Amino acid sequence: MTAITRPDPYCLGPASLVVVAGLGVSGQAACLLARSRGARVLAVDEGADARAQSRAASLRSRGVEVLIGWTPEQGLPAADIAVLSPGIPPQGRLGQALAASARELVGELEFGLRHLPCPILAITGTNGKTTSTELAEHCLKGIGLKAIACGNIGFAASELALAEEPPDFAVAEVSSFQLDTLHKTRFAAGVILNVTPDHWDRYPSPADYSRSKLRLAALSQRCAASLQVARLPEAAELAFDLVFDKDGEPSCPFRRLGDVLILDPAGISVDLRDQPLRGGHNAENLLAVLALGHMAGLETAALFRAAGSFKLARHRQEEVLNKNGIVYINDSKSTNPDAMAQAILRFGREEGRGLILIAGGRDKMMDFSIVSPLLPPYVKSILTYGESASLLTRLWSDLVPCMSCESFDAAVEAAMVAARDGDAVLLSPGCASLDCFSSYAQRGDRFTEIVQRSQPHAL
Ligand code: UMA
Repeated sequence: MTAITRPDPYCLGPASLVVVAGLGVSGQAACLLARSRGARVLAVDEGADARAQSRAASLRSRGVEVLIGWTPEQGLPAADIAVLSPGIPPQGRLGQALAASARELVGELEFGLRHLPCPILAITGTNGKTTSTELAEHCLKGIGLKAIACGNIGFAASELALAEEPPDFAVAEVSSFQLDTLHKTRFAAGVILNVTPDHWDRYPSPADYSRSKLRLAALSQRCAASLQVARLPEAAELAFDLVFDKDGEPSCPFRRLGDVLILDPAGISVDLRDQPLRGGHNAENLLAVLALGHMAGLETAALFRAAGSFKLARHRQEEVLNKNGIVYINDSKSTNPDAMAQAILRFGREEGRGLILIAGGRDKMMDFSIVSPLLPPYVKSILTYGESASLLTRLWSDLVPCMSCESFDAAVEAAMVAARDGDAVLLSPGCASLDCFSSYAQRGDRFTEIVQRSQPHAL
């Protein structure tokens, strides 16, 4: 058996001190990776709740020193490397303290990826990046390669770096938070799906958010982007290796024309009716994955065939009930205006249903004006809930009947009462879930439970 040569990018050993900020999925994995390289590790977290305490206990049992409930007065020891979890803003007090005390500050994604001995493909974008990452992993596996998805998808790169057998390819889903702390990582190929307003609570302006996403081009040996991205003013100086378009722009080498995908550089066209992904945004995800594979030197037609057995993950335009001519759609993963607009277009324009929309949740200070022109004709009424309920109701009540509800459950129940044969009850909240739920998955599960419970003969 050939021994695997593991990269040792940070030359860690018993004399090194690594400080890891954050005790979440990323931070815990980074601690264990640094320990596996023999380093002394201190994990620091500003939280001190029961979850932080139980994570601290688990890390301590594995030889990691832990400081929870950190405040700036406590300072930080001088470290060789500080590893930052993506949810911790580099400009915040912990991020700044780390930058001042460590010789090198690195994001967890970079820390993990640089330990991988395989080529890495990267996917970013505002919407569709998790689906595209899962699809890329699925297609690569389908053509016989060992591929593993990591990053923002929920499986930390540092954990993948700890695996005994590395894959042939890693497929990294990269968020803008993670992009902001990537410097030395080089991707074999990268793709930028779309860039639309999101995370206005973390970036000074929409242009700063776009620039963060566009950094993927500089970090990738070859990079593809959608036409929407290539046309952004912030992308004016960038030359992409491939531009794709789900709306059929003839100058784009990869494009969708009705039911067909034209893949010019690969010299083929493929029929979308041969695979189960529906909706224009999923055509974009598919084009992105094929572009990525093409740039990585893989056979595009074989990747497309492999996509035929792909199944979308839950909470993404998921049909959870179809009864009395009404479909109930759980799109809880929709946490920004563009995702909401995509769902309205798919079920309203493409499938011709009248929509009863449930919207709301945590307000990320986003601009919902792109949704307003879609309300009439596609949306019949809107039920809002959560922190952004009154804001959305004020914005839309002149366009369609719109009612603020006192709770999420009340909004779902009112939507069910309003729906008629031919309609869709669409949970596509357009906002984060964290005001009322611990995650978008918990919100989607609650929706599913309410609609299925109210219809005992549903399935
Ligand atoms: N913390 C602080 N100070 C802060 C903020 C957080 O000490 O200012 C601590 C918290 O107390 C907590 C820890 O940091 O203990 C959490 O760190 P984290 O927020 O980075 O969470 P992780 O569990 O490590 O998850 C992160 C990503 N989270 C974020 O980017 C917010 C996960 O993406 C990712 O799956 C995971 O790493 C594995 O790589 C989630 C996400 O919401 C799904 N991403 C955003 C999105 O998709 O829109 C960007």
